[in-house]
Amino acid sequence: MSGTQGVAATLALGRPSEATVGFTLMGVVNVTPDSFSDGGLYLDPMAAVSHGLELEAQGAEILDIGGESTRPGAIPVGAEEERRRVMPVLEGLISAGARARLSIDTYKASVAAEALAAGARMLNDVTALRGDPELAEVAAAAEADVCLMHMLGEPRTMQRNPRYEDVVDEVRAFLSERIEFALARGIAFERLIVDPGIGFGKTARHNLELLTRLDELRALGRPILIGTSRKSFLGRLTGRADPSERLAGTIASNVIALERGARIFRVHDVAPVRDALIVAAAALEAG
Ligand code: HH2
Repeated sequence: MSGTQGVAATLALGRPSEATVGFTLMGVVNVTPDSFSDGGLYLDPMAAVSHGLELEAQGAEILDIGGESTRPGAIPVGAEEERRRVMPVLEGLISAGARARLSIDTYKASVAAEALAAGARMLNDVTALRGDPELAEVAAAAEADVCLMHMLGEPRTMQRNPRYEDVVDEVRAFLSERIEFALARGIAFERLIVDPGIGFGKTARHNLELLTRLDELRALGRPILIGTSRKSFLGRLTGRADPSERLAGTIASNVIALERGARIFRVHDVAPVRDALIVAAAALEAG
């Protein structure tokens, strides 16, 4: 995908551009009543559009618009309700002149098709093309970027005692199989992004192991997207029950992920994570 140059790529460190540690920030725009950290805050489309524009101004090169929470225990919403939530926000961002790549966080082919027709260019599918048999065809026809994310089980039940023999090996094998599936359905390799799915059917230990061994996913040959922002394992480690108090944990986990090879960072707090990643990327380059 284009846009993966990232803000750090603009730093003039006297190195050839291929040595640059680039990264891309994906700002979260949740249009839901029940998201775990910002549920209900941006249900009004105008509020969601302003929030998206603010995240763009802070450095988000992708805006990820979601109309259904995937938090543990979340109840699925129907396609009609989801499109009613997300479409005015997508259209509002386009008419407001948003320059960021617009991503739609959905597994439903009908919602995706409408969003892509309206101008979205990326699908963020937490089911990795398993949730709706028609989504792959929609993505291929629109030549959309597609994020394939690992999840064990489904949101309603995924945190009930998740088990792995080796979490990193299993996530890598799953993503590799999903890449093959996407290719067989006509989605170009260059369009794919992979994501280990932090918090989706994983204990705190599983999440930490995925972060520290993230470099093992590089073998898949696609950009790695990581979503640790405000997640509960950070709360467990720090004793912060309120997700809005997990910024420091979010930053620490994203810096580790950058160092281990992640290049796209899905976050709620774009400005502070941007600054942290610029410094971390500059330090990695200088070293
Ligand atoms: N995490 C969430 C939602 N979508 N997509 C990808 N690719 N990776 C993630 O880690 C990821 C995701 C959960 O965060 P949030 O959107 O804030 O919460 P909710 O699902 O409750 O709306």
